[in-house]
Amino acid sequence: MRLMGVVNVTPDSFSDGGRYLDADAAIAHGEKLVRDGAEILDIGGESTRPGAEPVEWEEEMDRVEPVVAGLAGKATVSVDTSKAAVAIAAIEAGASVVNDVTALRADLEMGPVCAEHGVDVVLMHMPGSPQTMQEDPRYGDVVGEVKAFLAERLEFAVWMGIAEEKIWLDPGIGFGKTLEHNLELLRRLGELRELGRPLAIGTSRKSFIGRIDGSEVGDRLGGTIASSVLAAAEGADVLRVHDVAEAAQAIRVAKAILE
Ligand code: HH2
Repeated sequence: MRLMGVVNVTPDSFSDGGRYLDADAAIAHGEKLVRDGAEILDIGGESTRPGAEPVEWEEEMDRVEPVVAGLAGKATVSVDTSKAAVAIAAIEAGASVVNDVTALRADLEMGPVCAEHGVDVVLMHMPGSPQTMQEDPRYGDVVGEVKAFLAERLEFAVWMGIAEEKIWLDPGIGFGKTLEHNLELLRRLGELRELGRPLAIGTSRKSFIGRIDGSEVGDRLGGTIASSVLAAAEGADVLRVHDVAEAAQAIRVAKAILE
C-alpha cells in the first residue's frame, strides 16, 4: 500500500484551493508530504470539484510544469490531468504517472501519449464531466456499473498500446455519486480487485464525509482516515490523501494490528 500525497496548484480546489498556487509553495508542500510518508505525489493544475470551471491547457501547464520539475526525483511524480499537452510537459519534467480522471475520454491524444512514454496511468470512473456529474446520479448496481466501466477503459487503454501492467484503476469516490453510492463502492471494493489491477482510492476531505456528519471541508480528517483505513483493508493499493502524516500513522497502526 502506497500513499499518494495531493499537491493542488490551483486557485479553486475544493479543500485547499489557492494555498499552493505559487510554485515554490507547492514544491515545499510536496517535500513535506514526502517527509510525512508519501511515495507518490499527485500534482494537479485544474480542479475537478463539482461545477469547476475548465482551465486552458497553457495555463494548466504553466501551473504544473515547474512543480513537477521541482519534485521529480524526490518521489514518484504523478500529474493529475486530462489533457495530453499537459501530460507531455509533465512527463518531460519528470512525471512517471498520468492520473486522468476522465480515463482517456477527454483528449483522444492521451492514450497514445501515455503509451509512447511508457508511463503508469490511473483510469478513474466518472459519469459525464465535473460540470454535470452531480446532477442526479443514478445506477442500477453502482459496483457492477463502475466495474464494467473500468473493465472497458482498461481494455481501451491496452488497445491504445498502454501495457496492462502500467494501469491502475479508481472507482472515483465523489465523482457522480450519491452518499449511498460512495458507501456501497467502499464497502464492496474487493469486487473491483477482480479486474486484476492495482486500485487507487481518493476519499480525502470529500463531501460524502460531510453528508454523514455535517462536517465542513476543513474538518473531515477523521472521516478521511476511517475511509482510507477501511479501503486499505479491502485491498486498495494507493490512497490519495491531502493529510499524509495522519494517514501514514493510521495505516501503520492498522497494519500492525492486522498482522
Ligand atoms: N479526486 C480528486 C482529484 N483527482 N484522482 C483520482 N485518481 N482519484 C480521486 O479520487 C481524485 C482524483 C479530487 O480531489 P482534489 O484534487 O483535492 O480536489 P480538486 O479536484 O478540487 O482539485
